[in-house]
Amino acid sequence: PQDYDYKALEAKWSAEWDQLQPFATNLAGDDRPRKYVLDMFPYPSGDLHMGHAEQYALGDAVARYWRHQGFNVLHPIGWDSFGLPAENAAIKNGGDPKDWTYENIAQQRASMKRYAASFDWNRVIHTSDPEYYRWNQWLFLQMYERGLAYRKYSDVNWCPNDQTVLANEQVIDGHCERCDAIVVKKKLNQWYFKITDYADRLIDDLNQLEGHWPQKVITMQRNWIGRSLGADVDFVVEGRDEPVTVFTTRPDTLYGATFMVVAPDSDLAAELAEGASDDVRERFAKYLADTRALDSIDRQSSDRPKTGVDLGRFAINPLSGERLPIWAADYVLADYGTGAIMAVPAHDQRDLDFARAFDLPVKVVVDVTQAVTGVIPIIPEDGSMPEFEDLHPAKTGEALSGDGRLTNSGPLDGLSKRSGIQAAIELLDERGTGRAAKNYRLRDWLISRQRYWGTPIPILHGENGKEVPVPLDQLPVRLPEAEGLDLRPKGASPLGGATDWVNTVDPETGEPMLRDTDTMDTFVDSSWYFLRFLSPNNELAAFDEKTASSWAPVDQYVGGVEHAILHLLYARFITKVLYDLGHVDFTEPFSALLNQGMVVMDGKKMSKSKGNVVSLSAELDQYGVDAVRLTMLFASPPEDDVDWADVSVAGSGKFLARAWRISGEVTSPLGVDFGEGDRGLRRETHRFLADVPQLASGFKFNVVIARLMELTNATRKAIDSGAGPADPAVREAAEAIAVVLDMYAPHTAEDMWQRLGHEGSISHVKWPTAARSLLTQDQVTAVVQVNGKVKHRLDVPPTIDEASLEQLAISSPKVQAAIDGREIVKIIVRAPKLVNIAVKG
Ligand code: ANZ
Repeated sequence: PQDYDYKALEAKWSAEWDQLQPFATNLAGDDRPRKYVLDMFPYPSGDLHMGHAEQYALGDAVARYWRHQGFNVLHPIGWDSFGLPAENAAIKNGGDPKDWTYENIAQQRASMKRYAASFDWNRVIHTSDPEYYRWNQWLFLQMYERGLAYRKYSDVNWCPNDQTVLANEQVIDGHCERCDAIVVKKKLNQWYFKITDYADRLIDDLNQLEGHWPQKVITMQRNWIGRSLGADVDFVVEGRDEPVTVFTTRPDTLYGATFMVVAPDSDLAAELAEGASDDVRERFAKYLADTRALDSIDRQSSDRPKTGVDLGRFAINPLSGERLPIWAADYVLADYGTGAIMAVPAHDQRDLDFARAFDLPVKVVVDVTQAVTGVIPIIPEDGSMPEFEDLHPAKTGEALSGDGRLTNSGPLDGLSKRSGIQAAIELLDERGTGRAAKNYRLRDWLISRQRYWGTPIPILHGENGKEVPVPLDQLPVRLPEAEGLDLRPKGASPLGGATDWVNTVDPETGEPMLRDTDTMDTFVDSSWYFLRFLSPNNELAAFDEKTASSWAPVDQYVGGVEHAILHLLYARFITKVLYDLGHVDFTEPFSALLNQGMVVMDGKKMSKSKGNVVSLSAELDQYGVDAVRLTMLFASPPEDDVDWADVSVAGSGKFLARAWRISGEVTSPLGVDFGEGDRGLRRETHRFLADVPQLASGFKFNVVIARLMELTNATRKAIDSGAGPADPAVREAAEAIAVVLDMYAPHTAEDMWQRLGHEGSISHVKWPTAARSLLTQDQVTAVVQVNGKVKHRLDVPPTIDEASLEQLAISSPKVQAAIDGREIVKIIVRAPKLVNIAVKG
């Protein structure tokens, strides 16, 4: 084409790539260093949207960056294609979830190709293919054999809308993560994976990820697993043979325990009430019914008035020998710790609220006015030391949770919190009435679902609870056809309706057996998929272990922060299981993680209900793929949200056209000696080449793009009013622009490369390295002011033009912080010394 025509470039280069397959990775063949760059794979719900476009622009920039650095890069893609939306669509519109799923996959696949993400299209996987889910079943059986998959009859989270159970991780503030319905409890016989066995390792190994994963995600995982260290303490209960054990994080405060509380819905509470008076039994029964009616959020909220029933029974404090009344109260949960606590109202706020409500004694055992090394005692504002009496919680209503010296605590007197905890545990140990203990918030992963579109659980059920695993050579257990099945949610799996499928025989004895009718949580599918890409067509194993050992773990994982707990926790767990089984030689699946921000409109999440959804395909039609991709990364650092109302896709397109035109104006021959070129432009090119790897490997792509624009402008100037198009420095600059631009605008970059006289794809061309001798250049300092105040100083070349300087200033995080989202009214640029930005307010 004569002028920049993105449609023509797209058509030309997508055909070329189909032919050349420059992104097909040969995992075995060469001795280049390796990088595994993985985008979280999509769920095939409709066509790609702006969020996908952001993610793939980012992941692809990373993959292309490493390719240009000389790495053999694996960058695969597939589909997480089991799950509820397909089934719900089939229920609503008729049809088969399978058809809906694979039609959407075809559409997304076409859009991804158009978007020119450099995926290896020879490694595509769909988790709903029997060739894939067969290995979910294999994984299940491996875990079953080792007691890591088990079935249990217990209270589970039930979504009354989706009519299926949910894992704890899928209940967000008491609501279903998918449909937002209020989750209720129901007793069911369900399959679990024993993730709690891995709780310590899942916490401890987070240390390996520090600095490589977003801190926020690490913290969320830590809190979700929720490890507490403390002690189990045995209390003798009058009239009961066995002592009652409580879990406490503060055994140092044992002398301050003035009553005991049990969860009303625990077996223990029922038993203690059983042995009490008729009157107590009656009140307890009523209270239990009230408790059951509460949802678990209300139950834990601290501002709800405290309620409870005195059970009329007594426990003996193992250290002080005091007699403590036993109450049942709903602020104690049945499924945490032992479901019973020692209440220390002076030092625990919930216990204090309860004690004040029911007039129970409050005994202070930590003197917080006495300094402990490193701890500053509470001192009132006037600086006077408070009287101990004035701080008494019974008076103030405030529990004293801080550190201090133990008092009223017999042998523990004078100790700090830390040494008190230690000493109390030793005392308990000696007397055989307690021991150090750990507790976790994490619960086992409930994996069975009462829905159709998922992996069948490969277990057969016979008489008297007999369970037989399906032999490995009979996998996959294929899903029965949807046709003829009633998929509507009814609380039991639709697979139960496939009678021919359900009725089978024990493969060994031939006796009649029934197939398990539940399907697996789709998070099982995604917990190991990154390994399947290494040998996607392997019929003998889930993945090739040798290849996994040289290519996995994933070097760079890219995806949304919404997976901070669910998917990432499960994948970490399953990786450790596979490690223990000897299938992989690493314990963490994703060595580095990058969370991209969202694409929003006017500061708001795009959603159909708000009517602010921008159609990706319309943007691609109007501005071209490269302009959209470039815009996604130019708008902000990748972790931040991109506000599509604030970007100029047309501006990106204009820049691309400017860069592309330069490649057609270069008249020096291929291979010309750059050493002969104009020194000023060469310096700019080499400074760019020196800075960009560091910026790109730190994902500062917005800055790289600003630098690309700067170099493009400098090259333009050199052609028009400087060295001229024949100068070798112009070719050098144009080639540098093309190679770096390939991370963001691959069609434009390929075409520039070709117009510059090169053959073959640009995608594997090594980035030129900066020559030291060209890096020493006078720099001047440009001052950036916001509303007249100096906010930043930039080192820039004296030849910088106004547009580049403005771009540099605006894209600096410091200046962005100073602008703080306010509207820019005017920008005055005096290159190379000054940028003055006037903002509203
Ligand atoms: C006495 C005590 C004194 C406590 C004190 C705290 C402060 P985390 O950190 O969440 O593990 N607890 C134990 N089991 C409970 C249950 N099933 N329901 C409600 N609360 C329970 O918290 C552990 C602390 O929470 C335990 O330590 C216990 O109260 C309470 F100054 O014991 B503590």
